[in-house]
Amino acid sequence: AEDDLLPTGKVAKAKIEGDCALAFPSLSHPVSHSPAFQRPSQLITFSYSPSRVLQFDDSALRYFVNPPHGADLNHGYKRWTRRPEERGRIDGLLSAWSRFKTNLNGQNPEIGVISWRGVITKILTAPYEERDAWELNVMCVDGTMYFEEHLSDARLKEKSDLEPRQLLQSYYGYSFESYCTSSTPNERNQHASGSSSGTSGAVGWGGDVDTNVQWCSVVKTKLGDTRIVIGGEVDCVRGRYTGNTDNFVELKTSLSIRGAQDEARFEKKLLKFYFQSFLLGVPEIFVGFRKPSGYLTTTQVFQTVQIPRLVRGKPGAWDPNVCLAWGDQFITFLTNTVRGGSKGNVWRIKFTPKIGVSVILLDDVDVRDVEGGERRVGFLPRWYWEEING
Ligand code: 0WD
Ligand code: CA
Repeated sequence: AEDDLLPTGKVAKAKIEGDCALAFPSLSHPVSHSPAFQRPSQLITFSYSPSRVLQFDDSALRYFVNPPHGADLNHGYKRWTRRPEERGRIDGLLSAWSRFKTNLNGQNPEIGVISWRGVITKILTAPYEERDAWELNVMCVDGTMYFEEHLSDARLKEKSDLEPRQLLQSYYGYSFESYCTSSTPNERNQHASGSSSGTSGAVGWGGDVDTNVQWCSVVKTKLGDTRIVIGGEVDCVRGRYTGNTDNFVELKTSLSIRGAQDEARFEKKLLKFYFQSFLLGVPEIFVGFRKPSGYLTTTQVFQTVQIPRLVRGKPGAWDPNVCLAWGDQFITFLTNTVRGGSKGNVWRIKFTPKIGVSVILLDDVDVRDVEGGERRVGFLPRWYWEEING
């Protein structure tokens, strides 16, 4: 019945297409005012088991340990249990948010946005993105916007069928995580003793890689006037888990830096590292530098909050305030755009590097592609839809 009150998808799409676009600010001027970003506070955590079952426990939590010198990141490649590429559905995050809300005793804070952290990272770093386009699906229900990344069938296939070389490189990241973590606190904090873990034969190996297994944290924060709930994967904690984000560690690998060009390239990458960690309140990024062959050379600790200062004035310089100001503008623009729609509407945001974003309202045919049949309303799982509309 509600849908009858509003224009059909096609009409609204035609009406909106021409004028609903947001262009980038100039990057050559410093921003005079950037919106405040509230320190993220953790609401709840959860784990995905090896069989990809979501559990409200910390069974997938890992503890940081120093990796051995010269570790071979190729180790265990043949035994990698690789999670199949899938569309970045928001279901797990909504389960956690729903569970957290049951403890609120009816008070319902006004949340402007609910999203996986990876999506917000893409939005905030967009002003400096020169290569990769992306698309989002957006729904707005009772003043809360839900974001999910939209992958075309072609893009999804591309991600599942990586070239062997790319697949190995992505494994290096997971392999590094294995060397840098343990399932128990303080089990082994260094590898100088030469002790080897398990039966696998590599010194300091923390166990074979299974990308189904993840530990996730859900936090609440605020950008400008918008309250945001963000969920994301956390690699490990330093020391013991204290129930907050204060000792979270993000693990990264990168090619060793051998010259000015490598350095500039790395500093560009730091923009993504920075916002990814900043958004969840992760204070430390531990980077393993490696040879092209996958052998670890050096490691370096970066304090997340200090990263912007490291790149200031350098060739690949970026300004986090440009990103925050852009992110605030982006959310305000979307809020104003989707306000005219109805609950079940699905909007498609398209980002084009160096240009900006555009928004269209999907028509019924396009929405059917986004939905998973009767189990969803738009892209939201039906159980969640019924819960918030009940
Ligand atoms: O749009 C997204 N961010 C997507 C999220 C797309 C597809 C799936 N997901 C899932 C994630 O698998 C996870 O369950 O959402 C949850 C949290 O995602 P996030 O923290 O928002 O993801 P992001 O910040 O993009 O990546 C964090 C880590 C990656 O670490 P690195 O250091 O490489 O940035 O999550 C892992 C990866 O370790 N990861 C994946 N692992 C396997 N397959 C994938 C994937 N498609 N995406 C992220
Ligand atoms: Ca990582």
